[in-house]
Amino acid sequence: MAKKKARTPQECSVDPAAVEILAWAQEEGYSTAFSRADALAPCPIGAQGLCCRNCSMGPCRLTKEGATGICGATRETVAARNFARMVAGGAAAHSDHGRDLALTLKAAVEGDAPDYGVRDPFKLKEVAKYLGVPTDGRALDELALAVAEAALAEFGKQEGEVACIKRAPPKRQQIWRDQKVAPRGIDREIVEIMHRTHVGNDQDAEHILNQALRCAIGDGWGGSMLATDFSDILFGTPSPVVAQSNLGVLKEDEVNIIIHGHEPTLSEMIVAAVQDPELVEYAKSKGAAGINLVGLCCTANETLMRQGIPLGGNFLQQELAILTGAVEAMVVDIQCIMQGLAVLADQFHTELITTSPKAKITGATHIEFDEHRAMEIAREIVRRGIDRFPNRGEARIPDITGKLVPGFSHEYVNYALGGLYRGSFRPLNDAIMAGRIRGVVGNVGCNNARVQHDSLHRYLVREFIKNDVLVVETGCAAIASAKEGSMLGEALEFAGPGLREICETTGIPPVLHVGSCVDNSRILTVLSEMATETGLGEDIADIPAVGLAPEWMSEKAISIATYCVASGAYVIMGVTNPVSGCEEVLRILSAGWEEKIGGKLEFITDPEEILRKSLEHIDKKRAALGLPEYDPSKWGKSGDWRMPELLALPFEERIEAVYGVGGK
Ligand code: BF8
Repeated sequence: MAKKKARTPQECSVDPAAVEILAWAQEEGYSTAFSRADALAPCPIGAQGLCCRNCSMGPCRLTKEGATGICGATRETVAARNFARMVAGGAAAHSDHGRDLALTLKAAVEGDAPDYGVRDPFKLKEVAKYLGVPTDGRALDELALAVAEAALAEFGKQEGEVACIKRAPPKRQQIWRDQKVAPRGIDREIVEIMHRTHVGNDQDAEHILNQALRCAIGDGWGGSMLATDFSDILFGTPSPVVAQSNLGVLKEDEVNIIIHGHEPTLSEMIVAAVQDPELVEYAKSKGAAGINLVGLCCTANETLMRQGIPLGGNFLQQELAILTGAVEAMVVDIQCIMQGLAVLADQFHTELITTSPKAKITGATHIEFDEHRAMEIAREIVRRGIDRFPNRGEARIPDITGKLVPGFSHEYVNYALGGLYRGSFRPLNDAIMAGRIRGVVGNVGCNNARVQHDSLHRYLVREFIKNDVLVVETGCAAIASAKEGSMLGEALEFAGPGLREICETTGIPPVLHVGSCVDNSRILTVLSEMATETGLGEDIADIPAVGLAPEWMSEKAISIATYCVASGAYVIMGVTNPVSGCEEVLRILSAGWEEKIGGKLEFITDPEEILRKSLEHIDKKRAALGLPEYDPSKWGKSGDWRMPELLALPFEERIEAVYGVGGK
């Protein structure tokens, strides 16, 4: 096979900061995920979901129609097993993250994690209610302990139902019970996928995929939702802040420390440590002007949403950050951390520090996080970063940043739509019912080195807001929009007239950053509240909404897609189709699941087709609800049009326009 030609930096990314660093890296011959993707073709059999390596008689490569494995497993069974195992991997990652946060709260109130405590008692009470924990007359610590214990019990529950599914609309809960996919315990459903997909066990594609639904619901409405809830309890529920994004947030004259990964537990301590006057003085003693903390990936989203810590970039920018030559320490915990970082860090003055007992990287410094002495460890890590500053060589920080306003927790959206006086989702439902807002798109998920970095996110988000579709985002998708400036009021100039009017009235941007990947649970909560608010049916499946992951790459994204489908949504994933080799499994995931559960999953690579099918689905749902056909010509200029026109006038005319002739 002819070797694939290496892409130019512009073909690799639409982000100018990424392009700038990639151009330099290519010239100097550094290896990145982009160059490795060019050099390494994906395995064509694995890419179609047709390779079975679940026993040692194989791996069996079922390349031909009608082929079976040595045990007789059909292509349908193999593709369904492979898909289900991806769900299990993703659900395990999210849920284990949620468990650790519940353990941190427990340790905090038991006195074993003295640097942590309850920062949002209102959220604690809210979560207590969902978990069935009595609140009356209980001291804060006593309640927090009971809530943490109740949450931990959800993971190991053997029978019954995961408690958080009660947060779904009643109709949706009934569908899950009728279809026997209501999760019994978060861990149990993950284990059961691994059991069912063992050689010689569950060998019916539809039956295997039923378990994928059940496991994914346990992730979205269980493990992920608890991860969000406990992060809010421990570190505060987000509300809007102003922040900066992209590699230009690194500072030439300061010690740059990057926090990367997912859990906010250590990163929140580092946020505090970098403000410690003693450490700032120490940095100055090494010739730096201060300490600059920057986030990457979902750790960035966590600290950005709550503290406004600048975000350096998304998944495909982690290596590029080191290539700037300006990073003294990159501190990582769990998930989406490339092993390639260790090789690059070795070629620069950067110290790569792994911190999780669950994730070591050969060649990195391992400083294991221990919540009993969290601040002490955070300070030690910051000090190590400072010690590297004098070793910095030539730095090449792209002079490119984007401004954004993140922090749209569902609690804040509720508040934004009606204040404390009458906060509710009513105005949003009314706007959709009237047709000012055509529908809602949740654009989430990763970057993937096989497609042009950020290009699909950018194209789709701009097209949706132009078509009066409100966009909510998490994960690396959100970071793509943040860098482009779509999460600001200024982006309303790209929005359709109806969406623009609603955003101006409520003071929200047309693209809402709702958090990290576990915070897709916030999107579930918003959809659930919309469905129960009346006017948009009585189930998530009734709402004119679509879920997208156009640049996905991780197993977590597959789990997210599956729980969104299980919740009634139409979900489209781009880039690649991991079960493309099996028509029957594709049918089950789309038409089969739509009939069974009301949502469907499709894999579409063409961005224009993703857009067209999403809008078609939104319009179909509008019609099913009996809502007026979407017609942007009904809405006039936005109420704010006068101000830019006024500002464009020559000074004299402006004075006259405001004060009348003579300026009086
Ligand atoms: O959990 S979006 S690349 S960073 S998996 Fe990873 Fe994908 Fe980014 Fe956050 Ni989510």
